[in-house]
Amino acid sequence: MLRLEDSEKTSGLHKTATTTKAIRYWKWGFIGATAIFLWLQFSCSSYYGDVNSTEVDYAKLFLDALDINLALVWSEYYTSETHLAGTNYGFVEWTKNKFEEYGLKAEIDTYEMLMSYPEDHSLKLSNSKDGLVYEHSLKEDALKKDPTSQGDDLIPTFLGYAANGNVTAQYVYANYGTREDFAHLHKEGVDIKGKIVIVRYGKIFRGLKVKFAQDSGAIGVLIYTDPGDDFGITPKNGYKQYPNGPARQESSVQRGSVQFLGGENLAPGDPTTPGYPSKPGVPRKNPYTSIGQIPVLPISYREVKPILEGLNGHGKKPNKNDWVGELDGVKYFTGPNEDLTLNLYNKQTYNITELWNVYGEIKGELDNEVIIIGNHRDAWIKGGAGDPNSGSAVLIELARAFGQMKALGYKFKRTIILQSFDGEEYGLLGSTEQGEYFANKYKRKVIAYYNVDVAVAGKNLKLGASPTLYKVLKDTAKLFQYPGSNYTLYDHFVDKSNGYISNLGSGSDYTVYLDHLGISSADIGFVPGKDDPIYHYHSNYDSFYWMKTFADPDFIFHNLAAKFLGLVALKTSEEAVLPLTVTDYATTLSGYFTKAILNVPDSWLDRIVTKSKAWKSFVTHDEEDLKFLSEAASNNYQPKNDYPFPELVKGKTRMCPHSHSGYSLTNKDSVNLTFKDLIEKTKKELKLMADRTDIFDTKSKELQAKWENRQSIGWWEKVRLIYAILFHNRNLKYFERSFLFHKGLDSRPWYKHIVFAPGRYTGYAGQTLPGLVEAIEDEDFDKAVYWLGIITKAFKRASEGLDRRITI
Ligand SMILES: *[C@@H]1O[C@H](CO)[C@@H](O)[C@H](O)[C@H]1NC(C)=O
Ligand SMILES: *[C@@H]1O[C@H](CO)[C@@H](O)[C@H](O)[C@H]1NC(C)=O
Ligand SMILES: *[C@@H]1O[C@H](CO)[C@@H](O)[C@H](O)[C@H]1NC(C)=O
Ligand SMILES: CC(=O)N[C@H]1CO[C@H](CO)[C@@H](O)[C@@H]1O
Repeated sequence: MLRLEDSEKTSGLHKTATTTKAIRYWKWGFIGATAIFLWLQFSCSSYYGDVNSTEVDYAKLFLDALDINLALVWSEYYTSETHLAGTNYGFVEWTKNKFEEYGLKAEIDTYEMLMSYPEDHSLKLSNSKDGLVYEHSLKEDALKKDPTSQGDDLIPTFLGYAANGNVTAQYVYANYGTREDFAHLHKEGVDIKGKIVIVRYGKIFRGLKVKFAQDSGAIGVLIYTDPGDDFGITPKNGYKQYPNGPARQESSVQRGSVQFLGGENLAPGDPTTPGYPSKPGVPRKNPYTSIGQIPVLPISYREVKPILEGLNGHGKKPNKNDWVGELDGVKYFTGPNEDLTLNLYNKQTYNITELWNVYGEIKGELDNEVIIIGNHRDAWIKGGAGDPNSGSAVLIELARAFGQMKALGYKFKRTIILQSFDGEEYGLLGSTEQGEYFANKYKRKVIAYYNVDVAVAGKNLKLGASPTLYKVLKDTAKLFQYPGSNYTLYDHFVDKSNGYISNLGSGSDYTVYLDHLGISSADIGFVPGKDDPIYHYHSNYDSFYWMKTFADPDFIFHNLAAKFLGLVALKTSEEAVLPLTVTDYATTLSGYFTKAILNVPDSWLDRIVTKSKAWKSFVTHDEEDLKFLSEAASNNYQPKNDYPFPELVKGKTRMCPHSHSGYSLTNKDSVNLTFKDLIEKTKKELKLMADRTDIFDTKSKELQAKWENRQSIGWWEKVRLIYAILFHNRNLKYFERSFLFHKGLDSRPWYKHIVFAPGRYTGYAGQTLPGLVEAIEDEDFDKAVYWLGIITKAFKRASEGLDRRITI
């Protein structure tokens, strides 16, 4: 337990007290005055409100507000007009007005980013004998039943940041377009150079399919969705197509961004401002390291069929089952067919365009402790009832409920900021740029970031999070009943997902918070299970009609998502002791580490590491790293005063002190240490972390219990308790920050978190302990030694940080 008597000030005082009586009295007087001042300062006003009051039941206030469910109203509003990134300023103002109507302080935060908008496109299949065989419509069917699938204001089928071009060539089928798929084609002697490549959606982020195709010499790409990836919910199995049943509409097309996102060398955000915010007047870089240079179009399975049929019997037979989809009449040969060519034409307008985030803030009594809840607003289509506007409906519901609490006189303990991001779809634009812009303040102030993108597209709860948030997510899920059942949301989660909370890779707006700023983050949503209706992701059929008819007719899951997410956020903002825990982090990290070293080649184990240059990473502490962690990183960018929340941008840069974490080794140690010895050292560090986190979480419980019992303790005890909680929370807040490494990952320096990153060859899926795992994958011994050093120091830093005493 942290006692005030332990602090340097007090022990210094005892020494002084033994010198002269006069000084002693003077000092005591000074200390007394200070204590009274602090007492007034912390216990009566700014810290935790009135310590003598009993706490208002915030959960009840909040849940009462959401007993009225207006999610349908917001959903219908947001899905009634097109709202592609950087368009529909009406929605921006409406969102701001809603925040204000509910009593939040609201701002529109504008950025200028490189955008691409569809202008024209065509696709033609030709035969060398007869000429044109098939001209593709590249359109989704207008369905009578679904109003937003019709009209003159539909957004064409296109892919954001796909290059302009008009190419004619033979074509090749490349399965999912993964690195392995292209390697397979290469091995089989199928030449891709100068060809158009047809790939299906699935397995990896679409932008990386384009990158791998481009790197293999392809000159164009077509991406389609194969019914084979619909888990058997197909017409072949007797399911009717949307809107008459749950199967995929055969004309549906998945739009999306083909930015390279999580690939090597890359960062999310505006491709012309990697690592710094896209505010007016900033210097801009060549975007072509993170966007492609070959034209790409998305296509429906109905329209890709004649193209793929043309490959039957040509090129190589698919020799692996996983190359075969379920398109009738298609045999999934690789091609090419020398008689057939495709002409693919894509034209988009590339512009530096304004994008608008909208923020709403409820100031808490502790405004240096901030909780952020974010959702993006932009969609690829007129609808977007699932992606993202089920989340937007939840965000507005949260504004309404928090606003109602405020109107009833409830005083929030910590500051809550709601964010409606623009441009997530093109590459996490709005969130990334503001994260870079507010980096200093966020690193200093933000306790947790909660993301809701697709809040509802099915009925299965899906959670992804930093381990610090596992417990609060699970505990909160235990408080709700699962709709139409006798069991809890948590029971359902255990039943459907084994209670497994996934790690966060990339693919939504938490990326900048977790991977770049080291802020504990979570992502929540209800997703389709295997028997649920097909979710027409990024298609016109992700519409209000689909939501109302198939996914969530009474908007019960929207309501549950709002209640669940809101309560998690409120627990984080309102509990005296932060509900973050650290034992789960230690356990999870041990698991990641055990898994990572499974693939260490046997031949490495006895290799002497002290001869490796990389050995330095283990034994030295890196001043730069400490500087980076102690001070919020500078962006080389001086914000002006006229931006929203200037108080978030200006101010001290000091974040928190971090201890030096080099290893001092004995001479004996440093002579003949092997790789195996290093692994043991890392394990030892993880064991220490397990012990320390255990003690720390126990301490959290003790402090919370004391706080709840505070009415019965004396005023001096109360002051001590408040300090103890203050220090404890502060250490908890910065725990996740300790996993940042200032140089970032090899060839992806924007990604600073040593535990979580998107997979370099998958984009969406998370890679844990990326530096070490990639070094092992690449069979690079020196790099593995280097990364073992980096992560072991970070582990040490994190667990030592839990004991950190901060002098006032
Ligand atoms: C694209 O190229 C083809 C063949 O070279 C040509 O016939 C066609 O007019 C071009 N289309 C456009 C829109 O430029
Ligand atoms: C819930 O439990 C009660 C009795 O325990 C039972 O009558 C009812 O059918 C159950 N409801 C559901 C949806 O399982
Ligand atoms: C280190 O290894 C060398 C041989 O490579 C050996 O001669 C020496 O005794 C070893 N030193 C220690 C401290 O084990
Ligand atoms: C708003 C804006 O800047 N529009 C420009 C986008 O780029 C085209 C050229 O591709 C210009 O003609 C527009 O003026």
